[in-house]
Amino acid sequence: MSWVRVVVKMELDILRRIRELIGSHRDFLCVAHKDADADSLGSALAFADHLRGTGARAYVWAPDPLPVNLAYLPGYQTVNREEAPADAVVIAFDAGSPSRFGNLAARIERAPFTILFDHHASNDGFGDLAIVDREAAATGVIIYDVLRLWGSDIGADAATNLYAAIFTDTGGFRHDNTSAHVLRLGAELADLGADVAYVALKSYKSRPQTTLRLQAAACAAARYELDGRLTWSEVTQEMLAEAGAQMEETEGIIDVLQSLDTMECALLFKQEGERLTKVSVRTRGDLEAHSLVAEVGGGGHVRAAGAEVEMSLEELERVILGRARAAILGGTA
Ligand SMILES: [Mn+2]
Repeated sequence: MSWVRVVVKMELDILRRIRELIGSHRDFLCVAHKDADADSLGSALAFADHLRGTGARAYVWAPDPLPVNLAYLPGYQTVNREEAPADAVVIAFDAGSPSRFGNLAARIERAPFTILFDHHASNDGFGDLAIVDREAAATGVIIYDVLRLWGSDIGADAATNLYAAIFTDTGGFRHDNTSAHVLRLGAELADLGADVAYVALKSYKSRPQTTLRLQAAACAAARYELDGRLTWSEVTQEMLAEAGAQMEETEGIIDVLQSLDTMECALLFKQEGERLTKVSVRTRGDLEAHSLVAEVGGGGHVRAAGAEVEMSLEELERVILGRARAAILGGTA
């Protein structure tokens, strides 16, 4: 039942044209977004496997620095290794605009043809052929449904990549986007050989001490406003140095902040540089996370969003906290 829903939503005509394009080209460049996550890179790796199975050549690229915490994904060692021919068809995964692909954005813009698979609410609709399902829990869900529709032979490695994509984008099957459909896909991928315990271990139980130290500092610095409806914290360059950690180790802090019982909006500000700050947003209830950051050029989903802005830490905090407080009190975002 849910299977039919997904296929109809994905527009069979576009899928047919994508399949024809794959059949008539030889080289494909699969790209994951900046600060790649398991959904983006896992989807790209699984789709590259499919392409190779059809006799095509597939290259997988992700913007530098490639996150080392994704090294467990099968095929990770092939990422960013081999330059794709200039006329390769670009297939982009899990982001709504070319700018989200960092140093690969230019490559996407000048590609002879671009295909996009995405599930973000804030999608610009780029790509010559795009499959955008905003209700899909993960891009990995879309890729799995497409490969299944095409009768593709999904091996254990591709199954692990797709499982990792779905498992992490649902927060380990805990977020609101966890549905019966998603749980069924998880079971099917396990049947296909996905190593589910290994993915859980590598996703949530493999943190170095520096990460825990940084998380402790960020939690200690957390502020609680409006009776705990708004909670926020920050990671400064000084805090990173103190913990001996890298900025990519901030992953997971927002999950602790959003575990607060009274929380409607959780924010984490990250000082990337003097004039460059990132913010992660999580919401519960009526607040829309992607709407909170739309004004500063960010995007994402209803429950999870983010932005990277050329502002100082203090400036971005002032803008976003102002919006968050108004949205909570006014009931809009
Ligand atoms: Mn995703």
